[in-house]
Amino acid sequence: MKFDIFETTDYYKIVVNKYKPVIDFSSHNTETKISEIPSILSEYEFEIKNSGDGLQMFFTFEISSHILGLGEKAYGIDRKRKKFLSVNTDPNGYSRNKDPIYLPIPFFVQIFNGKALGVFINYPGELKFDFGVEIYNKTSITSNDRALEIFVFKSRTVHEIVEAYFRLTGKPFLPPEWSIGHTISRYSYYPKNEVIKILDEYAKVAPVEAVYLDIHYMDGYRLFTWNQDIFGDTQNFLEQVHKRGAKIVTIVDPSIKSDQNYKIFREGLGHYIETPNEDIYYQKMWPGDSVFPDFLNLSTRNFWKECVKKWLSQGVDGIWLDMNEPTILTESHLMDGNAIHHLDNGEKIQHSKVRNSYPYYQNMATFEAFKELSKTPFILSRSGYAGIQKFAAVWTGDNIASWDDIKLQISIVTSLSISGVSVTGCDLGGFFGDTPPEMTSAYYRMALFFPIYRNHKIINGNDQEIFLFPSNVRKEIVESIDLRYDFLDYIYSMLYRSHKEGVPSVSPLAYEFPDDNDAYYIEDEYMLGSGLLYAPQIYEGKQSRTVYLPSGTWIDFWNRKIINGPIYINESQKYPIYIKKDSCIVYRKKVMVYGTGRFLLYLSGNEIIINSDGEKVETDSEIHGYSVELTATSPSSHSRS
Ligand code: NBV
Repeated sequence: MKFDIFETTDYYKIVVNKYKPVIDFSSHNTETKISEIPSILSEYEFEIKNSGDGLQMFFTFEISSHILGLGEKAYGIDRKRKKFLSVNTDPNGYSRNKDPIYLPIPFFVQIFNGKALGVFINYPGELKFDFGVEIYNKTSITSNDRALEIFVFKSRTVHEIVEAYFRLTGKPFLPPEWSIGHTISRYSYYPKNEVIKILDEYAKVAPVEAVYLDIHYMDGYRLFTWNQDIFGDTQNFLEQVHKRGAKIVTIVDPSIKSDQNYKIFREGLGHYIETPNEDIYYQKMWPGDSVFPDFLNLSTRNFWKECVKKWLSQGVDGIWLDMNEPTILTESHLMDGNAIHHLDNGEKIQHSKVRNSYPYYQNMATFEAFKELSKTPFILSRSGYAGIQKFAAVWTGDNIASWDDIKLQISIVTSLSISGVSVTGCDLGGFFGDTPPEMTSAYYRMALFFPIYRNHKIINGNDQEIFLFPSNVRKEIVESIDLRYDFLDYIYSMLYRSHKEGVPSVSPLAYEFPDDNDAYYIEDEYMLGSGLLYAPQIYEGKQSRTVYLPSGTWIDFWNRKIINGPIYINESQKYPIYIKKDSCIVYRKKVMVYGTGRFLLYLSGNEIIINSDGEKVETDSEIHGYSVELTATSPSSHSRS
């Protein structure tokens, strides 16, 4: 086997068998070809060999290793002693330990003995990851292809590796502020009067920043059309929604109805995925026989971009890209691996070798449509690949409502975030299944600091509009929403920081405390930024829980009590929130500095840097900055019963 090794200050890149990447993340970097094997590879006993028609790669795996990353996996945060498949897949609903699901990312960090190894396999076809299962002391990665590229990061700390990964694959886009408020969705809200009624009912109880329209708004599920019977006079509909202070996000699937009388189908001819015999590849989808734009091709992306631009120009505010793994309605949900894509250089390539890059390029084209209209992009995508963070927010797809799912979503969302995808959330209430009101309330509580906060439910599930809930539960959910809004500036600031500096937004405790073995077991707490730890009350029928605070000084947000970690405590507060010493948060429009440091915030449309004494705000703003002396008694406490 032949491979070439290149290096930059951030990484070594091993190009196997002259692989030409389908997504070329490193073309802008100045790389030097090297001839010796880097010491980090020898240290981890890196080995690569042919295996069947593909390759197998090995790294040492020590018993006390931990593995973080791999994107969206319906597992706990630590991937050790597990096997995973990296193929974008619609699992048709999932609960814990279902693999694969929509958005695997072939990037992981292996932590052992205070050191870390970061690996990213840039190959968008199928990959198998095995962390010490088949071979007890090896991490192994298998492909079905002999050509691919492997990035091994030079850094030895988890933070530095993840930041180098962000530099390579791209910093996250900055979503519009409305998109991180409380938003609502249903498969499907219609007709238009009903949507307006729902917004009016919500207005009596809680804010709604956007309503998502699912597939029924379309005319026979034809993309970029409205069903005139139920959404006629769309301009008037959009105006009415906007008058109520809400935005409209419409679902857009990749499947185009195969119908000679449908303009978009005709205009797209020449841009569709083909069969090996050069016929158009088609499958049954919502609209019946459907064809699929070949997003890997630039001229197709331009065609799509024009469709999206026209659509957005009516006054639609955001695009929700569903089914873009891509999924088809057969049992496996997988497109035929022999289907053919046409790359820009004229090369034909089989779907199985590029599958995972499909949503990446669809999102890229959709994102550019917003940009060309000078509209702030907002895309919510179900699938993606490494680098998807540059274009879209991601939600975790069709979760099945359960108490365990509430906990599982913490691992999924935070793992996505440390794999680059920092604007994420899950269906509040759970997509499949009937969700009792108090369980819906627990979803709202759990996701309090998730970047996306959207209520969504399948067609035949229960209604979970909160104005319909019994008054006691309704009150509880409204309280969660209010509290989220109290922290919204902080949440947005952390997304800004992620966008500006290329760092995760939310994260598991193990990301912030990688050398703390206990942290890898904590899957019911998470952090937003490096300064706020949240331990939601998510256990059925329980009002208290155990909270783990890793090493360091913590301040109980509600009563300003100082707690020194590492420690396990019993907590009966409704919203257990702890601030790490020397960090800064924003609460009810007030900047609160705990200790000292330099903090990057984004408030009322301005970047603000709080300097090291915690008192001075560098730019002019309405915000009152003040520091809290850790030793002094609290100036005031923020009570919430
Ligand atoms: O468009 C319908 C649904 C959508 O509501 C959901 O959020 C997606 O994840 N969609 C999947 C297709 C069919 C689901 C059974």
